[in-house]
Order: sequence, then structure tokens, then C-alpha cells
Amino acid sequence: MLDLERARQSADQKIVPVALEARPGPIDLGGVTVNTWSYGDAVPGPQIRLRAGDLLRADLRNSLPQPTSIHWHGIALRNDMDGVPALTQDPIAPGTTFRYEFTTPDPGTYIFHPHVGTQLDRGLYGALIVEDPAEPGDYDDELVVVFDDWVDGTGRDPDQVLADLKANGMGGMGGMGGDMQGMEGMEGMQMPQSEALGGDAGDVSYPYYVANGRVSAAAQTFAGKPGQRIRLRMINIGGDTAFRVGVPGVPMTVTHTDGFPVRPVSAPTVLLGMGERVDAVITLPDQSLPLVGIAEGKGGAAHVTLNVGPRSSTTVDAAVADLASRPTVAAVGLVAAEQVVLADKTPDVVHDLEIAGPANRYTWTINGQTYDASRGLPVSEGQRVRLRFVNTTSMFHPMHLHGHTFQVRNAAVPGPRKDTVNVLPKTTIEVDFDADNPGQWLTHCHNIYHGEAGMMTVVSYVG
Ligand SMILES: [Cu+2]
Repeated sequence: MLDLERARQSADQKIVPVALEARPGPIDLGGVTVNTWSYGDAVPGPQIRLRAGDLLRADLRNSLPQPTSIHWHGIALRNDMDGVPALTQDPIAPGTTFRYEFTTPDPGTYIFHPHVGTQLDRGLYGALIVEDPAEPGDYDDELVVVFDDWVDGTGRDPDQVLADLKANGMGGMGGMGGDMQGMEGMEGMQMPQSEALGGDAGDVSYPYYVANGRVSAAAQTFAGKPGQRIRLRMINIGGDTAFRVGVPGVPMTVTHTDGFPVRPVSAPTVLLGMGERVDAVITLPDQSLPLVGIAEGKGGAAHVTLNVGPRSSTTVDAAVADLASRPTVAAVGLVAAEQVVLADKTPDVVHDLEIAGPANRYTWTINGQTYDASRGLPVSEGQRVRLRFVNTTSMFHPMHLHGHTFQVRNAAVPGPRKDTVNVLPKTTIEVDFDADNPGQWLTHCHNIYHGEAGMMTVVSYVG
């Protein structure tokens, strides 16, 4: 493991120091003040930016009332810096500081968040941008947008949401917040539905949705000029919500998913499961318009206003209605750019992951088991590994693998390189990767409530 880290380093490697503090406190989401947990005094936390090959040195001070950790989502890093307590490190105790230090090998759009309990569904997250030293840079400016569903500090917190889901057994209305008075306890309420998600759109109803930590009523403004080309780096850090993103009347040229390049494709909207990222280039229109993230199937949205001067007569509501009626592109259907296509190889090992639930007081399982780190999926260094995600349920599951970027299998064309793949109900998705990063690597559903309810296992290097 350390040999591998040394091999990633270079003599003139740049060290990028970052100081983070996880702490409780009030955050203003734009007229809505919540008591939550965040990195520093803002949500999202500080944006970390470095170049591929640099060394990130992040000191995390834990000022929370419980242990925490940071997972560097999507990065092929040394295993002992992956931030999974009990599996890759000891939990970081309250009042202590832990130093994360690792080389970031691959350029792309990433995110960091805790890997303890439901902490992810509070305000503990930040964008991690790894720049490409060879970036062609065919754009004028960049906009990073993190979409999130928000419940913490609105009269309930994510631990209570999970407890309610378990108490109610099957999910559905279990996560209804205090803002939904009169609806709680109603019989026969439908789960939110989405055609694009192939069924249930989620287990939790959130009172708010935010883009870069702002509700729509107080949306962030991005200033630009008509005709400028803007690279959007869009991230879904939601706990239980897929976001459909787009700008009405402005096609997006999708260029990357989960950090890795794809054959560019034009799309009116793109669907992002939790943990997924998409980069796209847009040409700014001659009127100000919102870049919208619709909480797919849930009847809410968040946005960033693209301000180019002249006002548009398009309201946010009209933009949401327009985008909801457009086709949407799922990242799983994209085609890998030639330079990141894995070499053709027959897998040395194939592991099925049969996803089932919810059963028995909101239990979600992989191969009939809830999370047990000692019963993982064995692989050996040097193998080509195939994972088959078999979704037997009526809900989508964004399945994430730590420490690797797999390639989605697609019969006709090389599928995209990704670390999080949205597996729709009653479908199977196969992914391949080279086992070139030894360690114990979690693979799990990025629905935080599914993960915490058991839907996690370990890709375990042995021998
Ligand atoms: Cu799931």
C-alpha cells in the first residue's frame, strides 16, 4: 500500500495543505437558519482544489459531539486514508485532530464527506476538484454546483429520520418532516414516483432542497456574459434524492462523469443519483436563467442563477416545469472517452451483488446480508474484477465503489468510467475494474439510509 503511494509521488510533488474543522453551529440556507454540522462556518465546506499528482494534506479537527471521519469520494487513494472507521482507520474522537495525507492520481470532480452514521445528510461535505495539468480548457469559466436534500435542523435530524424509517418498517412516509403537518400518519400515501428512476423516487421527503447551500428563494448568483462557455461541475450529495439538472432552452454538452471523460453528448437535462457527478459545458444565453436541480419525483428544486445581465421572463417554476418535461440522460448510458477505456480482458473473478429490501424493519441487504466487514468479496491484486449489481427491488440504488473507477459494461460500446452507478429497479448492471489498489474497499448504496440499514459490503484484497 505504501509502495503504491510512493509510486504515485514525484520528487517535485506539490503539497497542498488544508485545515478543516467539523463542528456544530447555525447555518443560513438563505432565510432558513438551521442548526447543523458543517466544515467551518459554511455549507458546502471549503472547496479543495489541487492538481493531479499533488499531495493533499488535510488536517481534520473534530469538534463534533461524536466520532467522525472523511471519505474522499471517488479518489483512487491509499487505503488507510479512505476514511471508513473500523475498516481503514480508527474513528476520529471528539476533540482530536487527524491528518489525511495522500496523492490524488486522477483529475476530476470529486467530493468529500464523513463515513460515520448519517453524518453525510447533515451539512458535512465539500467539493474536491482535481485539475488536469493537460486540461485543454476549452471554456471561459467554471461553476461548481453541489445539490443536496435538506432536513437537519428543521425540527428533526438524519438520525431521527433513520429511526423513523426503521420504526415504520417499509419506509415510504417514514421520513416525512415536520413541515408536512397533516400528512403524517395518513394511510395509503404513495411513495414519490419517477419514470426516469423506474419506480420509487425515494424513502424520505425533505422540507428543503439546496444548491451550494442555498434554497431557491435566496439562490446563489453566478455572473457571466452571454456567449461565454462555462464548465459546470455538478455534484449530487443528497441523502435520498436524485436530481435532474439543466438550464431551460440551453443544451448541455456532457464531458465527464465521476471525474472521467466521456464522448461528448448534448443533453437537455441530466439525471444524477446520490454520489454521482457530471461535468458539462454550456454556452451562456443572452438572458439570465436558472441552472436547476429538480428533486426527481419529489416535487422540489434548487437552483443557481446564471446572471448575464438582461433579465429573462422565465420564472424558476416555469424552468422546473419545462425541464421536468424534457428527456433526461443518465450517466450510465454514456460512452467512455477513448483514452480511459479499459483494455479488453476476460474477468478473473465475477462477484454478484444481489440487492434486496426493504424488509424486516427497513433492512436493505446485499446477497441476503446486512453489512459485515468480515464477509466481503475476495479479490487479488492484478485481477480483472467484474461486479454484477442485481437490483431486485422497486427502487433505484446508486452503487459506489471506493478506491477505484470501474467501467460500466455495455454490449455495443465501452460504457463510462465511474465510481457510482445508478442501478434502476429490476435491472442488472455489470462493471469491470482492474484490482490495482490493494486494501479493504467499501462498496455500498449511496442512499445514506440504505447504506446505514445494511446495504454495504467490502471488496477485500486477499493474499
Ligand atoms: Cu439503495
